[in-house]
Amino acid sequence: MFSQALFKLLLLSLAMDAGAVSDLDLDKYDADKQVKIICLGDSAVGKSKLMERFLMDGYRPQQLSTYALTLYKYSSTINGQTVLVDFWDTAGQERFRSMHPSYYHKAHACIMVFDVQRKITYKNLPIWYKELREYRPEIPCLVVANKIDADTKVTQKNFSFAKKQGLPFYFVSAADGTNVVKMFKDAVQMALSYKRNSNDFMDEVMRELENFDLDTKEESSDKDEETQEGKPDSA
Ligand SMILES: Nc1nc2c(ncn2[C@@H]2O[C@H](COP(=O)(O)OP(=O)(O)OP(=O)(O)O)[C@@H](O)[C@H]2O)c(=O)[nH]1
Ligand SMILES: [Mg+2]
Repeated sequence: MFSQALFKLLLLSLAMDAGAVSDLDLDKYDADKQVKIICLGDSAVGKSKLMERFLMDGYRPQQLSTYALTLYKYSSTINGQTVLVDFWDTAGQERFRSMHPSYYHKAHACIMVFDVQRKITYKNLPIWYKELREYRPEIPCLVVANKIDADTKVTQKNFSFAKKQGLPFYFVSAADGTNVVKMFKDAVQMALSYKRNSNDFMDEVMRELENFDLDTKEESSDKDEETQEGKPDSA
């Protein structure tokens, strides 16, 4: 798990990189038209490439893992009003299997990504989902099957995790752009509608829970159950 000190260090490095400490001020997400969308999933599933594809309409196929934490900024005009979105992206998560609570804090939606070419990344979804729900029990969560360009037949397969949890599901490709804009735009809409209807009390409770010692939380027991369900090609 990220230690508190390590996370602070990562935040500091981000602040120095970005040259803007205010980027890390979580209070800004209380403003009406400012939303935070987090990205979860194992390393190399394509989280950063999806952001690149959506925000820059570009894709460079090199193997760079995200350094620490990256905020991608996006603004859009919806019904005549400007909405500011911060997409939070982090890296190499399976090494930690757990994110610091600050990553989840005040998030309004989550994009959970797996790689259709690596079965293990699908099998790990319940672990990510369990942790997400510990911190953000009600935010919208989109399940995203990435890299369908590598084998389009994969879209015939049944990835039942999303259906079972009642979550929206998208087949996408950061490489050729399939469904990427739709998925991100849906995520922004869902984040906004959650924000309009969210219960401040729940946020308050979550804030308090963050002060507890999180090292004692249980390991996921969902893993075996999901093993039978994913039928993507083996890595
Ligand atoms: N074929 C194919 N490859 C992809 C696609 N998206 C990402 N990749 C490749 O997958 C690798 C990992 O992509 P990243 O976006 O860096 O993955 P990530 O989830 O951000 O990884 P971390 O930053 O380590 O957590 C890169 O080599 C990409 O080129 C896709 O849609 N199709
Ligand atoms: Mg990355």
